[in-house]
Amino acid sequence: MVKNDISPASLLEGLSTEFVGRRILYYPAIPSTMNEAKRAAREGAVEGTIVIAEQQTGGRGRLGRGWLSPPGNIALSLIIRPGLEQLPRLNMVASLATVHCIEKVTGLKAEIKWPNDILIGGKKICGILTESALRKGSVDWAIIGIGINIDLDASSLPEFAATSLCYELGHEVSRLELLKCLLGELERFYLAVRRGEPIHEQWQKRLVTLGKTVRLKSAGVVEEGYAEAVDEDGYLLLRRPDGALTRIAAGEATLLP
Ligand code: BT5
Repeated sequence: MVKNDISPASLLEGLSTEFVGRRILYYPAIPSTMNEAKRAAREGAVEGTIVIAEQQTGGRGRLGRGWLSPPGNIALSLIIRPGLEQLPRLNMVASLATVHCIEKVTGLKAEIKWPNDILIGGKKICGILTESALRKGSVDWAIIGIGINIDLDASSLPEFAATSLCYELGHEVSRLELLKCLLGELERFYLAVRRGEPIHEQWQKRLVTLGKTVRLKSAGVVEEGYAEAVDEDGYLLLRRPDGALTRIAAGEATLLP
């Protein structure tokens, strides 16, 4: 087997999932796994189909930002067809699955910065992007995109405060093992959400953002407050200086001293 191989044949060998990752669209290099997944979803791809790429040449972050995704890392998009009420919870599904796998496979402790960054020692190791489309009031498709830095030279990206698993460990990591674990954990948390089981309590235990004063930029509005908790959809409950509690779906959080 090729070192660090994540070909469909290797991924399927011994894969324990029921449907996540059972159908694989694998590309050596594409602009973005999100774009391919979107195309496949529109063409009727079955739930659980994944798109993986060795390299993305136009990886996407939120709000038009980019995601660096050179060869040797993980770039994955998962196509699912959840209910409307499950949509806000997909971000929690993705980040819980990722932190569990990082810990299981490497022993490193990963934390979540609300709403979608995964950090090790305060540096970003993984980014998550979820996209969806509705049709006649229900979800046509949803895509969970996950990028994990396995072997990224973070010193070449001083502007990002990024890190990678190999850098943190000081030795190689099995991308294949991590990816297989991720497919299993994504299925486990997604099925929990589908059954209506709350996962926000587990999620909030991993959030570095809570119990801190934060500056939040959301939909062009900046405000400061105390990050008290999250609700069952993962929305942040922010206590404003005037005592009012506000519920925020997504945004950029900066921890204040
Ligand atoms: C994210 O956006 O963190 C979501 C990234 C999702 C990437 C996955 S990879 C598979 C799938 N296919 C895609 O095209 N996308 C998804 P955001 O919160 O907007 O953060 C983006 C910011 O993170 C950038 O503006 C940089 O500052 C920083 N950044 C870019 N590449 C990075 C990397 N490899 N590691 C750490 N930080 C990075």
